[in-house]
Amino acid sequence: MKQERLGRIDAAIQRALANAISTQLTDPRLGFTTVTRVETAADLKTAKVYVSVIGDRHAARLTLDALTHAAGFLRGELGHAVDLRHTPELLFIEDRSTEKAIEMSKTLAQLAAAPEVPTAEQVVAFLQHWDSFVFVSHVKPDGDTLGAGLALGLALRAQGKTVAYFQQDPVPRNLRFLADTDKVSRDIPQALVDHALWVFCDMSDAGRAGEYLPEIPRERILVIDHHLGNTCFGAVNYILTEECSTGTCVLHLLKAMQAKITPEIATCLLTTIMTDTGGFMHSNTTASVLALSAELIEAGAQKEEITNQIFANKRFAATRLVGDALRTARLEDDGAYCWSVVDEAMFALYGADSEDTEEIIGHLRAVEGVEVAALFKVFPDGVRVSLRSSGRINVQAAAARLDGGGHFRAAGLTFVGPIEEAITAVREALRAEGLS
Ligand SMILES: [Mn+2]
Repeated sequence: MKQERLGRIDAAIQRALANAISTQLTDPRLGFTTVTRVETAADLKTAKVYVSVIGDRHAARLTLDALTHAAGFLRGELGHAVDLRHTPELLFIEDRSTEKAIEMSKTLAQLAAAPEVPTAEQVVAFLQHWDSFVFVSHVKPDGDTLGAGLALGLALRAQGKTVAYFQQDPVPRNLRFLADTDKVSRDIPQALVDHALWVFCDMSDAGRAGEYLPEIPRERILVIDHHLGNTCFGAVNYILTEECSTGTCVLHLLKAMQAKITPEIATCLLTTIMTDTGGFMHSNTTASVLALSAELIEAGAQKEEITNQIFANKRFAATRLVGDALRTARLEDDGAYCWSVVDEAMFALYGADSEDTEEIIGHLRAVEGVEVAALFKVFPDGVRVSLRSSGRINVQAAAARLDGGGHFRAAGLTFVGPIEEAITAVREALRAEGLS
């Protein structure tokens, strides 16, 4: 109640002062002034009056002098205009946030006018308006979503900016060697929730960040991604669909910033590349990806460490689970379709979990003659299905038939129903996309 009443007083004072300043004051030092906000003390003895002034620092100083000089007069005017038992003393303070907002809206207008994707320089100009950043990675984080955010975060921290990392899930065991992963958390200080720029890495839509994500207005969102079909949910969307990883998009920004690529940053970025190219095996491993990787190794990226942590760091439980899934795999459609099933009984038997299933599908896809591989993971709430294609059949289109999504060569869906029905439905969807 009290708070509400003070809010009404603040608004009344703001209106009265805005009116008095524009109509009563004739001081030549006064520039184009806006009263942006008033904060009256609970005892009504003083009120802080925030004003923004168009022009340079000098213009602002002169205006503040003029207002302070006229404070007694303005207080008298206030006494007439606002019915208070005590008219507060006025303290004028320059509000630079409006000036910043104007500069930022100019940058945004330029970006909106730009064709399709903004340039790295434009994104860097936008970044430079902010003092604090929160990097967001998606649920079930991988080396790309996390490595991309960490790399840009490390570079901005080196410039003295405040940086935090939001991630709903814990950092996977095999990514904890990356710098700054001890700062990743689902709890972000309120001041950063209210004021920081939130940078989403490797996400087509904000929902991929999970249900713990605080509500952030679009104006404070930057999206950096390389997925086709990104929903562009940010004020600025740096979406480069030709890039192999979100990390290489970040590398273009770091170059535009002329940031120093430290060994820690280089290791984060090479991790994004090695994760999203399957250790330089996938078809997205172009000449420029290899050239960028060479640059990163020159800069001190620890390639051996990445290889060991990501590709040779399997738990024994995972290896036994993989063995069981491969032993029971089925080959159908004249050897073009290979699939297998894992369930909670198998997880329990080996002490494994869903994280340990990652490599199974790669083995199924690698069988001679296989065009599509599928892994069915049975959970109490439904069957999660991963699909991989060797390049002829569009598994994204097949997944979309069952409300799933993904890429041409890698896609997924969740089927609510018994496993037998899931197997039939997925087979039919794949045949509709050309599996025979
Ligand atoms: Mn990615």
